[in-house]
Amino acid sequence: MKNARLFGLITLTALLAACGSTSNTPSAPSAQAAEFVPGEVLVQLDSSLRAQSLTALAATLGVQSVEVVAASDGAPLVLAKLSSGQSVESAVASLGARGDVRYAEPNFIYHHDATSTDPYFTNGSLWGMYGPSTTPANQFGSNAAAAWASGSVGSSTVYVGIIDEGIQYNHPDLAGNVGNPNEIEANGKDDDGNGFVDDKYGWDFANNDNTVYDGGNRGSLDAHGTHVSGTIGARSNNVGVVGVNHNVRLISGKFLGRNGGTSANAIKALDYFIGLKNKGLNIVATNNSWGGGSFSQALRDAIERSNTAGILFVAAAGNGGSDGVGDNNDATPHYPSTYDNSNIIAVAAITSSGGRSSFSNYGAKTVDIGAPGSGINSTVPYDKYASYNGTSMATPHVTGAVALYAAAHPGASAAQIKNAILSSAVPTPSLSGITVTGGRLDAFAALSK
Ligand SMILES: [Ca+2]
Ligand SMILES: [Ca+2]
Ligand SMILES: [Ca+2]
Ligand SMILES: [Ca+2]
Repeated sequence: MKNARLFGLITLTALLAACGSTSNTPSAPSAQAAEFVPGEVLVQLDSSLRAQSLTALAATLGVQSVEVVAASDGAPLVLAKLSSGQSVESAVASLGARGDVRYAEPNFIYHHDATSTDPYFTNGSLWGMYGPSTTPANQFGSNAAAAWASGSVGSSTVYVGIIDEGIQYNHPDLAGNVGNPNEIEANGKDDDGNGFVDDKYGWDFANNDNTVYDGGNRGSLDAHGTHVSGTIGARSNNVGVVGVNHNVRLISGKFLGRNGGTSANAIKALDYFIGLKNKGLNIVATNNSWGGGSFSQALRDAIERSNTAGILFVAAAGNGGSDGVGDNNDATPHYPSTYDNSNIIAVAAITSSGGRSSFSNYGAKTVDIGAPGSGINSTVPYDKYASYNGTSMATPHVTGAVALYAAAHPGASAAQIKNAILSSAVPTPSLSGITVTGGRLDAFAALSK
């Protein structure tokens, strides 16, 4: 995407004050560095402006051009490209003060929540899938293997949105578990009528095209998205690893490129999955192993649209910021996991010996549950496997459990699924008092809730 080279690191200080939003969710109180795209501002219009053409709207707002990001909320959310010389800070302040604008905010940049990668480390261990009575056993794993033993292995009628980098959908351990069944590949037609042509495996919002796997000779691109996908749904009884679900359907809402992703593109990805659900696909959750930016009313609004559509938003609690030591999200919000939407499940990471991973954020009020996040083996591009650490890796264990539950309980509501996951958490000393449940994921115990 051409914006990529425009991405710069800009520290938000004065901007936080200017960013006065209409939400009752607290803004970040700290002077954390938040990145945003220079020359762009997200503007939520009032309904009085809805009838204008985009050209007229740009003139009205005094900006170079506007693009509609979301239109489903009564009045459009637009991405305004500023005229040269116009700063994001001044545009947020002046646009936000207009009577015909609900709010204006920076177009924040997000990064995935993995702390490190070790592509040469493949030890064959999948402790995150084990439980106390499985073979092999690890009491701190997700206990997915016990669910499989009871006959729950997921279903091809359950769909999960992967909002991340892209996915190597033809990886031997993922092929068949990734795809939009109502779209025909490469025929130049929008077969399912969702507004996206040939979105067979999803859509690349970072580059606005239908190639969600851009690995090829471009290095590690799409490794993170492929890794979280394998934890949710790598295939069984063939090669490599296995996911929490042996059967599931994953679809890519790619918005992270080499330099991260933006609020505008994350919002487009969220609305894309709502659109697919409205077209009849049983989208039960999105996996969100990423974070950054500062408070975004526009992103919070989009998550709420997902909530209304009955889609859970499973989110990484974050990896401690620049020093890599876990932070308290109650004191220092990590977005998007800290938003107050009721469909969010915020996930901390634990190690194979039950400790909180040193990098994992926590929060008695803002982080719901722990799951395996250290030394997690999964799929990566070029048909390979690698071990990663991060709340990014803990999150798909929970998303996988959500999909497993949905397969076993057709028709369960998002609230019912969330309650089953959280109420079955196993009390865990390292998470006690610093997470909502004080416990870790048990994908098998959740099934009987
Ligand atoms: Ca389509
Ligand atoms: Ca097509
Ligand atoms: Ca692409
Ligand atoms: Ca496999």
